[in-house]
Amino acid sequence: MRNFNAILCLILICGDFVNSQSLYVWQPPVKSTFYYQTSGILNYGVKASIYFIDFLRNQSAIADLKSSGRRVVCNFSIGIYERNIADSNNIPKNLLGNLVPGMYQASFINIAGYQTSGVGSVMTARIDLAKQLGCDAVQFDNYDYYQMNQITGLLLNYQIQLSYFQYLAYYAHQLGLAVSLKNNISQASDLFNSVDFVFSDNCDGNTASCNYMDQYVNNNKAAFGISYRENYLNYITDQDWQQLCVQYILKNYSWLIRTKSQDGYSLRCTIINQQNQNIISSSSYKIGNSIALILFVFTFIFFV
Ligand SMILES: *[C@@H]1O[C@H](CO)[C@@H](O)[C@H](O)[C@H]1NC(C)=O
Ligand SMILES: *[C@@H]1O[C@H](CO)[C@@H](O)[C@H](O)[C@H]1NC(C)=O
Ligand SMILES: *[C@@H]1O[C@H](CO)[C@@H](O)[C@H](O)[C@H]1NC(C)=O
Ligand SMILES: CC(=O)N[C@H]1CO[C@H](CO)[C@@H](O)[C@@H]1O
Repeated sequence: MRNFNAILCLILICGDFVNSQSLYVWQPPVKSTFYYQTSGILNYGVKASIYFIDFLRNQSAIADLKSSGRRVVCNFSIGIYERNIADSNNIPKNLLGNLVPGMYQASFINIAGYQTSGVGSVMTARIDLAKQLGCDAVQFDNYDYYQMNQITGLLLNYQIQLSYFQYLAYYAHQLGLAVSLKNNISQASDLFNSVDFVFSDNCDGNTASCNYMDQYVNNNKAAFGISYRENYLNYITDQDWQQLCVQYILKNYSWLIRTKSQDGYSLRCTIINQQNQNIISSSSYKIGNSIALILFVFTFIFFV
């Protein structure tokens, strides 16, 4: 009987092992090409292997992007209530803090006690939907407010925010979805094992402020970023922008330069490897055209 129990135990452990090993979570390769658009009419014409989109506001886009062989990262808010999203009413009103400055009719959500208050289940339902619609990864946005209690009107702290993120990341991984860390430099180190890649759109003219991404890239976790043209008022010529691109390319980050409004001029920083040479190419196009309009292709070769 003891032997039988031991065997049964082994089978159970093995079962668990096989179960967790069989879970495939996509991981974007370092230096992947990507495109990021979360408002306006989605431009399907960009030659990029990964699209970051606002999945709650355009659910039909996911299947279209997947059918053209793209991977889709589904970005959505986990820390603010947005009135114009279908499931917003499931967020208990007594958990809302102050209005979010600069956003239309959005409020901060009290995430403390997320496991029992109802917030956690709204967000896990969003992750379920992301899975069902075919997203490859989720990117949690608008939640890094633990140092802003004066503004939010809430009592949050580092540990609450960290635990909330880890809970949702674990949930997503259980469904086989990859998880992106957007910004939140102060927790980037503690969240290293909870995420599969990183994204930043607030290096804000200071390349060094995104150095925390090196830890990720050095461990084969891709780093993506956007520099907004509005933050570089003294950059005028194409060469100026290309120099900015080169800084990120040399760090093996995937980078995009564009306007905040998402409808202006963009510059994509990409690397194409050919034989032993690195060819750096930057193509610009207008967001909003159904076909990417290649205005120019700038290419130069450098020797490592
Ligand atoms: C939403 O997705 C559909 C289907 O892919 C697309 O035709 C449409 O342009 C998108 N709408 C917006 C506002 O991006
Ligand atoms: C991600 O989605 C949220 C919610 O719609 C939006 O507020 C945010 O601006 C998006 N992120 C980016 C970088 O576009
Ligand atoms: C970038 O990647 C290449 C290999 O693809 C590697 O040789 C190089 O050291 C990397 N650069 C940095 C800064 O990590
Ligand atoms: C330090 C840092 O990068 N904080 C950012 C975390 O993400 C929020 C959005 O969710 C940004 O507003 C913060 O600037």
